[in-house]
Amino acid sequence: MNKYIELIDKKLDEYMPVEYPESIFKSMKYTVTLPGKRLRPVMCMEACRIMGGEVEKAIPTACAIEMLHAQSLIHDDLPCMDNDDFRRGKPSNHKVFGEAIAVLAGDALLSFAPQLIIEKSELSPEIILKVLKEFTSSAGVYQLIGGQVADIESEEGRGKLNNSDEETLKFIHTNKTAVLFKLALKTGAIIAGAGDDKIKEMEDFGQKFGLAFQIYDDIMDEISTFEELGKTIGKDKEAGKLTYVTLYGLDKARAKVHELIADAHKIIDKYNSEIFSSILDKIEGKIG
Ligand code: GRG
Repeated sequence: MNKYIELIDKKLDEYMPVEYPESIFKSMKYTVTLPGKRLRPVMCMEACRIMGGEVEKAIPTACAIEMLHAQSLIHDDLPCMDNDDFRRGKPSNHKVFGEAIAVLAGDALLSFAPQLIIEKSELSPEIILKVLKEFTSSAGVYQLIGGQVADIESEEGRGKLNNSDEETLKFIHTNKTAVLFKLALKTGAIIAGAGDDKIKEMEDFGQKFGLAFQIYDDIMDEISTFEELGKTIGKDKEAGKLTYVTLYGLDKARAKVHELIADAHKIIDKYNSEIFSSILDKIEGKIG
């Protein structure tokens, strides 16, 4: 896993030179290169490997997905959204570069990332098209943006949604969080040339993992520290946000994560991937 992360970090730095006008390039690069866990690119590369593909071929797509993730973090932290002053242990993008540049950096990453897939991938045009189809639909209104809208509208006093609606919660978690894990896993499989049944298997794994990950993230918001998470904690409760924890409490939330991780194991264990096993173990280990 550390080998993958080193490779991703090296490539992210290489793919993002600072040019004129410097402020926007620096702002884009700032959040992308801060030390995140790199789960999505790692999962893209590992999905490619277990499907019999060449891991190197997945690197531009893996980096593009990390850029899309960083874009969503930059916009999510803005005062008009979750209003977070810290991310990945450092001041949020808009705190360093100002709101206008942070908005534009997010926008720029949104087109920079698919451009990277087109320009840097050594893949057939058919595979690139398939990858781009997944990328653009994941980033769009039917998934990532729609999920974020439902999320902000679930906040007390802000929204139009019924706060006790479990279906709403599943919609939010599927679209704002599971979506990028599914994107990473599916594109890794597509790059390896996997068939539709295997791509669907990766999607199912990403869905189970993504739902577990969002509940884990919400649990950590209650039980962890700023030092560990690198962002302000306790904000969900304060904002009256709809989460599994605010809806059902910590114990049920923990039980749900364990249930989803067990489902994820059932899909992935036959591939004997140490990387996937260690990611699943880490999530369960952190919440107790
Ligand atoms: C304009 C395409 C477009 C999207 C904007 C702002 C937004 C829509 C979506 C926000 C989605 C969001 C922030 C979801 C939270 C997902 C989540 C749990 C993120 C934390 O992921 P980690 O823990 O972060 O993997 P690191 O920093 O480790 O990479």
